[in-house]
Amino acid sequence: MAEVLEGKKVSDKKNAVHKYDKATYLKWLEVMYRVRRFEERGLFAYSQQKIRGFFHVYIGQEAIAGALATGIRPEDKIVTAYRQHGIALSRGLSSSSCMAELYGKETGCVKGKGGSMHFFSAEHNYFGGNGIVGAQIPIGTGIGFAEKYKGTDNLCITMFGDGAARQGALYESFNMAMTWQLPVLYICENNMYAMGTSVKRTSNVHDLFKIGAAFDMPSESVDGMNPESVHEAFQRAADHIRSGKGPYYLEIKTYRYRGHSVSDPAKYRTKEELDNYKEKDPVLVIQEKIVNQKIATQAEVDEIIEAINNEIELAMEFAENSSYPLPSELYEDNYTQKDYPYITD
Ligand SMILES: Cc1ncc(C[n+]2csc(CCOP(=O)(O)OP(=O)(O)O)c2C)c(N)n1
Ligand SMILES: [Mg+2]
Repeated sequence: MAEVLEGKKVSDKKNAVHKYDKATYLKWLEVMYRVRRFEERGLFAYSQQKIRGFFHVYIGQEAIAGALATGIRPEDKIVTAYRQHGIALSRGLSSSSCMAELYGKETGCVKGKGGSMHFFSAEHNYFGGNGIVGAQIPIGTGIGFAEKYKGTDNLCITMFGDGAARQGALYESFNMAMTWQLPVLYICENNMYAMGTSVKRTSNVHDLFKIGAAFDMPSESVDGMNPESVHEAFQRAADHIRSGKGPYYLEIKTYRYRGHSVSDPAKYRTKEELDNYKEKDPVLVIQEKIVNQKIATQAEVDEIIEAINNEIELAMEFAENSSYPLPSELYEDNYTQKDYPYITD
């Protein structure tokens, strides 16, 4: 289970040098750097054709994964779309089981049958990994319903991209969640593009948090390049939901540095736009902040980075040395009901 620190605040002052304790900053660094390194090495293996198929990287969006490791609880459920390696890692799924899944090996988190888009781990309260744009929004709403029905204190964090924000399924889900006051935290990761289509080309309303207003759902826009602001928004939203007041909606403004998937030359955006976001790179900014503001020493930061580099190399070795699933496994694990009468040929 992922260790969760709940982000201990050391100061409320706006100009405070740093607001949170050392462990929180180091946790953000650890999670964000793990996600970055995991995907960079995954892309390398992809270039060698050791990993095949769809491969959507999260590079640039890691501040959200970092904040998920501190701003919510391990008991909370998460469901998301296909750009999901970072979310799964933030939940505490191991780098090895995720890397093996990318390689399609039987030691992967879903036994090599899911691949890049379909990580899953009930043990980590991580419900995937969905390839159909927006399909997870009603699923997350249903998981929230189940939590309320069972009388737990848990949320379902239901994540989706800007490309899913105009789907009918979202409007129906928001309406039900508000009517029944379900414990769902809806998160739109607005990275400005759905494949090659910019948000500006799909609606005259570009601030996607405003969608919540039609349902009276508390909604905010959040700076997604900084784990502090994302963490704070998660805590505000989670407090609201856990107090029984129903769902909450965050539009997190972020950016993906790479194309939509590995084969995208990304000609629909300018180099200046990309460079502008790279200057705010969350993985570099957090390291500078930690060292410059003396939250920890450069040596401590280097130690974390080296440990993660080693962890990811071991994950790659583990994936390479694992076996592919047996063909006889093809029809296993499709349904929880063992004798479900589905067609097998
Ligand atoms: C229902 C459906 N329509 C179309 C597609 C094809 N498709 C795959 S990804 C994508 C773009 C989604 O963009 P967004 O939600 O912004 O997520 P991002 O890739 O930016 O993380 C589209 C249209 C799909 N998978 N499912
Ligand atoms: Mg998008």
